Amino acid sequence: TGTFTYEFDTPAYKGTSTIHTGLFINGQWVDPVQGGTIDVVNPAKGSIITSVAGGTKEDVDIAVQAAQKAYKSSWGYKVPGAQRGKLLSKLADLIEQHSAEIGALEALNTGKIYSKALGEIGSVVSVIRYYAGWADKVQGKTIETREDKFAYTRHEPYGVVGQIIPWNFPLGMFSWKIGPALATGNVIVLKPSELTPLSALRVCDLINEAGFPPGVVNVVNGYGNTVGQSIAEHPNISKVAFTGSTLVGRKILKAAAETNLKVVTLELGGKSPTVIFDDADLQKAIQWAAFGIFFNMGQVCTAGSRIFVQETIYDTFLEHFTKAAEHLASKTGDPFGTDSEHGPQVSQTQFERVMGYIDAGKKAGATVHVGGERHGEEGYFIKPTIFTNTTPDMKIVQEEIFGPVAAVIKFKDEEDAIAKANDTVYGLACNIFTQNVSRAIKVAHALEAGSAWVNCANTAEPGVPFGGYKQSGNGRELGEYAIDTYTQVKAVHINLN
Ligand code: TXE
Repeated sequence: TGTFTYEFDTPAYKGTSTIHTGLFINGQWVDPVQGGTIDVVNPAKGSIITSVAGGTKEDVDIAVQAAQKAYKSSWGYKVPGAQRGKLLSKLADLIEQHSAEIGALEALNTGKIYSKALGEIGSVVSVIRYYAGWADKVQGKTIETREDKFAYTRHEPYGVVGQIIPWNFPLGMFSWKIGPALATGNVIVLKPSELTPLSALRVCDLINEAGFPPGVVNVVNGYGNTVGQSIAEHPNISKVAFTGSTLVGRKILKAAAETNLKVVTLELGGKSPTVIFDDADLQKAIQWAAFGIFFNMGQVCTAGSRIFVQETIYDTFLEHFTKAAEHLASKTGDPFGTDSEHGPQVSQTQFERVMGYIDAGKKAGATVHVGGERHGEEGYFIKPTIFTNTTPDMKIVQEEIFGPVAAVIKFKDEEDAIAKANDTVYGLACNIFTQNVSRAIKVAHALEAGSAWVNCANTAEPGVPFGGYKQSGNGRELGEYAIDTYTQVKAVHINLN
C-alpha cells in the first residue's frame, strides 16, 4: 500500500499532508483484494489529486471479520465505558492538533472554502468530545414490578455496525457516525464517499495513534454499488447508518429486508422551507436565508431551498436577497484564496445535475432572477441562483437540487405559509423568521420537519438531535437520541423466589 503527500502552498494554508491510500482494516493499511483504485479529484480545478484504494465485497468481508474479532476480545463490554471515552477524547485532541492540515485536505477534496472547512473540523472535534463524555453514562433502568421479581434493562451495543457517508461534510459525517457508535461499544465498518475519502484516511492514522484496539474502526473506501451494497447486505452487520440520497436510502432498506433484517437508520435528502414573516428582523432574515441556501454551495441536506416570503415584504426581501447572492458571486473562487466565500460543486456529476435543474426551471417557465450559470471556465463553479415565478409542481420546487439554487415564493398569511411549506415529500428542517414568539412556536410545531430553526438556519449542536420526518429519513443523530439508535435494549427478569 502507498502513501500520498500533498504540499499546500496557498494564501490560506501552507503545509504538508501525508495520507495512506490503502484500506484501513484491523488497524493496518492493506491493499484491496482485487487491487482496485479510485481517482480523487480537486473540484476547483477539475484535476486529479491522487488515486486511492477502492475495495469490493471481499474487503468488506475481511473488515467485518476484523471487527467481530475486536468486538469479542477488546471492545464492547470488555472495556469499561470510561476507557472508551478516554480513547475518544484522545482522538478529539489529535484531530484538534492537526485541524489546520485536515481542514486543508477537506477543502482540497470538496472545494469548501478553507476557513469554513477549518470551522467544520472544529465541529468534528466537539462532536467526538461530546460522545467521549457519554461513553461511561450509557445505562439501563431497574423497573419495579412486584415483590418477588427484579427486572432491569441493559442497553447493549449491536456489535458490528456499518456506516455509509456522503461527500458534502466528509469528516463531519464521519464524526456523527463514529462518535455515538464507539461511545456505546460498537465496532465499525465505515465507507466514506468515493469522491471524498482523503480526510477520513488521514484520521485513520490518528485512530491508531489514539490507541484504539485494531479492528474497532475499519474504513473501506469504495463505490456505493460494491462496498456500500455489501455493507447493506452483510449478514454479520447488525445495524447500518446511512447518510445520502433518498434513492440509495431505499436500496439500503431493501437490502436489509432481503438479508438479515439489520436495523437501518437513514438521513436523506430535503427540500427545506425558509418562512419569512413581515414582522421579522428583515436584515438578519436575509443573511440567514442566504446562509440557509448558499452555505457549502447548497450541498447541505437541510438547505433552505424554498424561501417563502410574506407578500407585504416580498419586493424588499427580493431586492436585498439578490444583493446577497451577487455579493457571494463576486467572492467566488479558489477555496484557498483568503477573499473567497463561494467554491465549486463537489464533482462534475453534481455540477451537471445542478445545471440540469437550472435548465429544467427555465424550461418550465420560472424566471432566473440572478445567477443561473456557470462561473469561470475551470472547475465546477455555479453562481448563486435565485428563481422567481415558480409554480408548486415544478421540479425545482419539488426535488432536491443540492446546489446554490433558491426558489423565492410569496405567501399571504400564516395558514398559507404552513400549507405551502409542508407541500413536499421531505421533512428534514425548516427555518422560521418572525419576532412574534407565539407565531414562531405555533409555526415550528405545525411544520413537518425534524429540526425547526427560529431566526437562524443550518445550526447543528452536538447535544441536539438531528434527523428527518417523511422521506428525509428515520432515526436521530447527535445528542442522547443517537445513543439510543446505537444500542438495543435487553430486559432481564429475575425471579426472587
Ligand atoms: O448520493 P449517494 P450522490 C443527495 C443530493 C445529491 C444526490 C446524489 O440530492 O444531489 O443525493 O448524490 C453510497 N448501496 N444527497 O449520488 O449515491 C455512496 O458511495 C450503498 C444528499 O453522491 O446517495 C456514498 O458513500 N451505498 C445527502 C453515499 O452512498 C451506496 C448527501 C452517498 O451517495 C449505494 C449526499 C448503494 N447502492 C447526497 N450507492 C445528504 N442527506 O446530506 C451509493 N452509495
